[in-house]
Amino acid sequence: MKRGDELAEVRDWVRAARRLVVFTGAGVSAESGIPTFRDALTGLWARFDPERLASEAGFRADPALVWRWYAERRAAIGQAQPNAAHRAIAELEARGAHVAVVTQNVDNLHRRAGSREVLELHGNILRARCLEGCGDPDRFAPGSDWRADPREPPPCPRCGAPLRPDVVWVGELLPQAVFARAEHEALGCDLMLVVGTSALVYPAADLPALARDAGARVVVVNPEETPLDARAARVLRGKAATILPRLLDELPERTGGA
Ligand code: BV8
Ligand code: ZN
Repeated sequence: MKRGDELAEVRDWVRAARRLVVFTGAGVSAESGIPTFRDALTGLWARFDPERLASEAGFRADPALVWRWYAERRAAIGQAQPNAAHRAIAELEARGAHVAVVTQNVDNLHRRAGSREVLELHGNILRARCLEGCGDPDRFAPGSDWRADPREPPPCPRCGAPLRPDVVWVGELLPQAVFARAEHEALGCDLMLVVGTSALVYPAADLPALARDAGARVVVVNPEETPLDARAARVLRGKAATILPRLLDELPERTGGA
């Protein structure tokens, strides 16, 4: 089927969907200039492995190093804008469709684009929490001065332990209530768009199979191959900021005839 026809077919599926899930990974933010998770480990950080930078053991071993990596990513996110893909996803919800955004991203860009139903499976880099778990993550909402010092983690105002980014590290449990809602949305949707994820990280990567086994159509949007392609109803090979807006826009009115 030609590329244009595939887009038109998926556009029809989007229009007809009663309940939609948009499951996103770092690729949906790539065109906002935010390195994808695996790209974020290039350059200065290339010599570290994710275990070292995105794990509690790594943080406890060298809090300043890990805190600096997150401070740099937070600074990049502060300079970034939601892109056309984030905006198209928010527009879907604004048009009245039942849309749940289930994201592995920690960059807050779906919310900044206007999406309201956003389930953050891996937390949010703009929040911090006490390393020893004495405080409530929302205690350090954006705007607190804890982000003042990018070089090392400030002390928890309650117990003095270092603050840590409020994200889910390797080996850590996902926020159970959020994950349960994501599973509920996956089981209840009739269409899941899987946008910009390498689908390598579990248990998040289980959600597309859960949706498909419950009868939903799964559509992959990615410039590269992913392990989900073989069992997707459709693969739209391309970039999110190009494809997502075209899943929304009206078909050019057919002139004349039927
Ligand atoms: C847990 C937050 C267990 C921090 C991240 C089986 C079952 C259960 C667990 C496991 C399992 N096998 C292995 C595990 C352990 C582990 C895991 O999955 N490891 C992987 C690496 C093999 N999972 C865990 O540890 C999870 N916890 O299982 O706990 C447990 C059980 C009981 C009791 C206690 C514990 C926790 C995982 C969460 C880790 N945290 N992030 C941070 O961000 O700093 S994961 C990290 O990877 C990011 O969240 C990122 O979003 C996520 C997934 O990566 P992607 O988003 O897909 O990004 P990536 O760079 O990989 O790919 C980008 C894609 O975009 C590519 O496909 C590219 O082609 C595409 N792209 C590029 N440009 C564009 C584009 N697409 C569209 N448009 C473009 N322009
Ligand atoms: Zn504390």
